Amino acid sequence: MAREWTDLFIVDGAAPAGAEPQATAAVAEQQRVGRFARLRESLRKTRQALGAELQATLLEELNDETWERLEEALIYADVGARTTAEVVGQLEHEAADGGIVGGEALRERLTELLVEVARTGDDHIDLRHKPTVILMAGVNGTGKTTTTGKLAYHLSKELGHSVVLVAADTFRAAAVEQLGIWAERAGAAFVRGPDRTDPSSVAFEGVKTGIETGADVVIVDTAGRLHTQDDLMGELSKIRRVIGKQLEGAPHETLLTVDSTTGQNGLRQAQLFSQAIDVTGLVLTKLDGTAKGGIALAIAHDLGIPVKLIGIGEKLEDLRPFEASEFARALIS
Ligand SMILES: Nc1nc2c(ncn2[C@@H]2O[C@H](COP(=O)(O)OP(=O)(O)OP(=O)(O)O)[C@@H](O)[C@H]2O)c(=O)[nH]1
Ligand SMILES: [Mg+2]
Repeated sequence: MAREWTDLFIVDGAAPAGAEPQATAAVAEQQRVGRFARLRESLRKTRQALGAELQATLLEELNDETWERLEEALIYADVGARTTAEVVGQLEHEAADGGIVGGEALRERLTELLVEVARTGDDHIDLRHKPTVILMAGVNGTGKTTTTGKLAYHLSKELGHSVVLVAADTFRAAAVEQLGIWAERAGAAFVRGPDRTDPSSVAFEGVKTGIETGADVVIVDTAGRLHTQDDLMGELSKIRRVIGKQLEGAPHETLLTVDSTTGQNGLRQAQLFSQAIDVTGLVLTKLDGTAKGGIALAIAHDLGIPVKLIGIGEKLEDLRPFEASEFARALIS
């Protein structure tokens, strides 16, 4: 059911010495069930938006009205016009062929198709580089710093990896402090530069520290920027280049945070960011506060970029590896 952190990360050999011991099968199962319940609860707004329509739709016979109402429900949950048309078209086709009979079968098949559309590309994070460098990017306030902190916490406390956090958001002193607090919480090393320094030089130093201290993972937090600000997008490209000069092949992962409450606008942001820099994965944040959670399914499908992480709240445990099947079931069930 629920995807584990250890399924998200690709590592070499055995778990590092600092990692928490493996839970017994029974305890692990209990934890999985608990996590699914938490995910389901955090997606309540989207589920309600979808659910009311689905409930009414799925009880009736499958006719033109069914397909219309289903389309409306999916569009409302921000699954997106293209994805919705594809999914409903497929359902309609299968129902006409006699492959789907009744509401329960329709619900089951709908879930399956949503899972299919959301699965794209390699959704792992490969940690076999030494160190693995992860660059965080995204529009202002979408959750870069929070995600950086939570990710560092899981890497460090649960998996026993040594982590360096790099404050390459040099515009605001408060941003640097915010990341410093997360670093402390996560037990991660922290690299910062003087105020208003060129962010790429801080990134350069951060990766250097990671190499010199033999760290497993370096996460570089950057300032928020709009995909329309050419100068700032250029700066992001420069940060990437400079990191690559320090360590060949780095950054190994460029994660784009998208605030899911912005719905289709988030899709647009992701499109333009991925044109400017090579985005390797998406982090859909704030899924707990929106009825537009369907965006997680649409965005992966439309852009062909895998969603790797989701944010379902402000607490540490509210960052989770994304698993399409678990997510679709939490929405529809
Ligand atoms: N409810 C909820 N809040 C979140 C989530 N992720 C982040 N937030 C909140 O969103 C706000 C902005 O998060 P930040 O991490 O500071 O965002 P940022 O992208 O670093 O912002 P800038 O650096 O200003 O561009 C904070 O109040 C976070 O607590 C989430 O998954 N759920
Ligand atoms: Mg920030």
